Amino acid sequence: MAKTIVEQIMAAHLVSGELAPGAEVALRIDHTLTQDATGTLAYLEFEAMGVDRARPEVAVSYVDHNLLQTDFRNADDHRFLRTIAAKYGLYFSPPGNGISHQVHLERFSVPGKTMLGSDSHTPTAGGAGMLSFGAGGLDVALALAGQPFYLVMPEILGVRLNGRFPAWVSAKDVILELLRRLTVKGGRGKILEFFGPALRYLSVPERAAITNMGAELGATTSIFPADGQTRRFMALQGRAADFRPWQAQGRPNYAEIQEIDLTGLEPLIAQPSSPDKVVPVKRVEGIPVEQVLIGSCGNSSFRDLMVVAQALKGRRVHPRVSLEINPGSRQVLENLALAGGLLPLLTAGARVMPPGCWGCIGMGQAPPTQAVSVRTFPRNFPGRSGTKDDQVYLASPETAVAAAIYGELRDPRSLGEAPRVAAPRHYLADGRDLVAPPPAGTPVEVVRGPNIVPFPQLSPLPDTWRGEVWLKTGDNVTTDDILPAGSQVLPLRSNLPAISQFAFTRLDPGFPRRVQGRGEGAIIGGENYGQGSSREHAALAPRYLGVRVKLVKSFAHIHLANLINFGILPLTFENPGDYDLLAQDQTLELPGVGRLLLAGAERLPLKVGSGEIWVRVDLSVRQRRLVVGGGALNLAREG
Ligand code: MIC
Ligand code: SF4
Repeated sequence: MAKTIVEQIMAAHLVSGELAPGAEVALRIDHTLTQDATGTLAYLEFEAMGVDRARPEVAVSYVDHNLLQTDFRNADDHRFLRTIAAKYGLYFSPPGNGISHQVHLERFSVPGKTMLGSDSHTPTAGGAGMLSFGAGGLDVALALAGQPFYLVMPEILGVRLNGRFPAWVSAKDVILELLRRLTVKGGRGKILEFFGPALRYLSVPERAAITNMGAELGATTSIFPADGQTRRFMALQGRAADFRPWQAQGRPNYAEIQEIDLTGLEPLIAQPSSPDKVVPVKRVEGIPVEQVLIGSCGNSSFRDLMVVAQALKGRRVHPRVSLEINPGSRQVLENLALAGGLLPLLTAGARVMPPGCWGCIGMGQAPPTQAVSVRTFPRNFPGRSGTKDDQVYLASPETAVAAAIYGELRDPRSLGEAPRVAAPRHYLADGRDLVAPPPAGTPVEVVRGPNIVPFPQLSPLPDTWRGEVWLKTGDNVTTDDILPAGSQVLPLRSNLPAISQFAFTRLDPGFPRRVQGRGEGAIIGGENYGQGSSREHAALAPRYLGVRVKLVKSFAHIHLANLINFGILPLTFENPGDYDLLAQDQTLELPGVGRLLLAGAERLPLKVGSGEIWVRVDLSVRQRRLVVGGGALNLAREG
């Protein structure tokens, strides 16, 4: 029978449920990944579960986000992560070793395995044929404890790639083309499975640049087959034995097919401030550029940085531009140096950073006021760079380096002959910087600094809930809007009382002060509420302030799962027009909501002031129990 790759991998990992779109399925998880900004909380949650050792085949704790050590706090978190990894049997990837997704691809990826990571770009590993999902830290903590991962079975969208890239066009242009067609909402409830004749020419890092930004489509995940290219990549990593072929069987019946002819693609760019505002670079040529950042989990492979190095050979960065390079991993940086790619970057005037996320999450590298910044990153949500009213464009390394050379947006084809990056003959790949855990039973002391504050107790949902509308938002609100990142806020990721003081401040600077001590409240939102990051702090910090209900037109999937995990009731409008009836400070009441939820009600009456509307609840039996019980941790504690 014809079968997609996704169906085959899921069937091999199915714990419960049926592989029918819309049904809840539970999958066994083989690998877990955390990064420092979500990891500290995830491990505090894991600890609270009282399990003695991590259960997955491979579990890795990466440090890549909070690399600035302006005081003790991030450094304390790193030490906590190192010691807790040793205690529970996880690998530890220290600061400077690289971005989780790049390092995992290089050192741990195994085709056909499943992975859950507390970062929305975990699907990057789909480039090597892994079925990998981004999730909140609590879901990862549960997977570490050996629990399956629950998800609503998505539809499988086939993406057929034909042809071959013309000069100066690369993988980023493929995913930008998909974002142009489908928008940041278009992938919701879907998994993208790639196939077609062009795959012969697409290396694993190029595939990973595509699966990486499937997250920006709102897709559950994205995956490529494991074929000759995958085999070559794994051999280069000295891990040929980890290769397994995975292909679709027969002619699967994809729910929908998108077809892209690579030969006909041209250099594309996403304009400020959404990854789907995509136009051909040609259309925006001439706009002056002051900053170019090349790197991130999407575009910082050896291939990407070599292309940039070759384009810069014998050239200088435009005097107006600060060109900064964030290598994806130490391995990439070492091999760049070995292959002679570092010198052209330095002599051209680039600033080369240690491997890590840096400016992608606002950890430094903020652009000047009103300056245009061109980045090869996955996201350009408003203000994420750290500069208010920022002008961030997203593009391929080719387009980015052209902007650095010309000091303005310019189609990279104007640079003349395209660089050609041959596969390196000598490649350093031994993973020597990854710290393996000591044998089970070795005594390890977990070191906690004063910034690491224990997890709070969350109360169950009362039978009749009463509250007020605390905030009303528009469409496509991101988790960066709900709980910003950046160098000021990120050090507080393991300190909930402190970080909650930043909840919704992007949308309403006075929000935390305005609502604190007012009991419980609701947030009203539009379409695609909570897109972007997997950070569970965006659920937990508002919950800490008293937000118990979110009523929106539609949710982004990771944020929805996080809300449920922390006992926030997610509701949608039965009649979307009712959105207009709601306003800040109105009183709300959900009579008998606790009982109704447990009885399986799919619609609930909501009293708004003296009127009433109907709202929808789309939750499984398991999720209803979580919401009524005040969150997953309460239930995990009860056993
Ligand atoms: C992001 O790109 O937004 C992040 C920072 O990597 C987040 C995780 C976080 O907020 O810690 C993500 O993508 O999940
Ligand atoms: Fe890091 Fe940016 Fe990738 Fe998030 S999107 S993991 S911040 S590089």
